Amino acid sequence: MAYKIGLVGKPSVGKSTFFNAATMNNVDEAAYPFTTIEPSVGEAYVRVQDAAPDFDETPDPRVGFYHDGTRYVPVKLVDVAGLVPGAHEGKGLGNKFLSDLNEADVLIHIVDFSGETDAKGEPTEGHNPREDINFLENELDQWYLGILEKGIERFDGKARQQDVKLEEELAEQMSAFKTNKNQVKKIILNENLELDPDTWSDMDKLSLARSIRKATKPMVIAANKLDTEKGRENFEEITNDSEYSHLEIVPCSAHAEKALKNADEQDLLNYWPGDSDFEILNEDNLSSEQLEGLTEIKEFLEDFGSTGVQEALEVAVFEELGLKYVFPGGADGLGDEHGNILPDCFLVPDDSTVLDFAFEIHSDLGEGFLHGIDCRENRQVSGDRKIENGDVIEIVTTN
Ligand SMILES: Nc1nc2c(ncn2[C@@H]2O[C@H](COP(=O)(O)OP(=O)(O)O)[C@@H](O)[C@H]2O)c(=O)[nH]1
Ligand SMILES: [Mg+2]
Repeated sequence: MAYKIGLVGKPSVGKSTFFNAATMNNVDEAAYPFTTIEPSVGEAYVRVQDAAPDFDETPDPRVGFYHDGTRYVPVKLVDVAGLVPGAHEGKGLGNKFLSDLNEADVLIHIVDFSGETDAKGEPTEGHNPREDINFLENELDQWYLGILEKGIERFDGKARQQDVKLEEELAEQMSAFKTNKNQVKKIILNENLELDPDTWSDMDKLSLARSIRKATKPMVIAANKLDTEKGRENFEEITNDSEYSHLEIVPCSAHAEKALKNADEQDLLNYWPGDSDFEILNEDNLSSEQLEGLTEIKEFLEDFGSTGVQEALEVAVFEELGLKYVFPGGADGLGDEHGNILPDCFLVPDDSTVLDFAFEIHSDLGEGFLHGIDCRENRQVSGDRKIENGDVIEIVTTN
């Protein structure tokens, strides 16, 4: 299963630029609203440490690619269109927007920290990016609240029947958010609420909706356009404000990433996505304007460690979603039937076991599961052993 990262944000914040940089597809980019009418889906990558070098091998990835010890593992990236005020009420492309959001496992909220776009995505100056952060959170919370309230109605309608459990009714109503009754119950109790919605105030409901949203729709903020002076000022201010400490905020210049990838594609320089540096191949091939631009990008990389595009993807996948990475391997050698070395790398949920991993590869492997072999240790492991990052596991089955 390929994980899906949704890029959200108001118009003109740099979603398409980020999307193009991360996928190197060519989607329209422009500084006017609603360029992206349909969400574009592309392939981006997250970096993991490849296991093959630990076995003195070079891998042959079936998907993604490998460079210098690093495996680039594919994830799906969706440029989600249609964030407008009132989307949760179906305004604008509201319903389409929400169904695209539903399909995303994790969100990257692209925020224009330069303050040069207003709430509608029109050019302005001095717009406070806090408004955009708050706006999206509120929009999502209102959407969740609406569905929570439907769940409460559903419960009230059935409450006189026997054996109707509140958490079951709410989880059923909110099933599109990939939640379940245990999670819903836990969140309700964590909020110090009784399992009786008659005792809940409007504030309680909103707060509950917010908690369910946070638990089921993890989010990273990409603080974009930090190549501007105002962007940096806003970044300093907001990341030092405890009101925003619940958020992961990644400093970002989608522009810089796009420029580096373009230049790399034209063989003007060598750049590997996410790196803290790049190597100019021949200065004579560059105009003075290009050189000046690259000097600025170099300074950006020195200040922030990277352009932030890869970083945002990886924080989303590994910190917010908490995924682990694991390679299917063979105890007698890492090649598949064609001699390809470690062709696959899987991203699996945080608490996955070796048996879960077997099912993830193929249901046949799960159903016929006998035991696993930890190929690093050359040792048999049972189905309930938890997957650790970088594991190389062979699945041994009855057939
Ligand atoms: N300074 C700066 N401008 C950016 C950056 N990313 C995007 N932009 C510009 O912001 C405008 C809107 O970008 P676009 O990707 O079309 O935004 P979208 O409407 O959110 O998809 C364009 O003029 C981009 O060149 C960035 O990192 N820094
Ligand atoms: Mg766009």
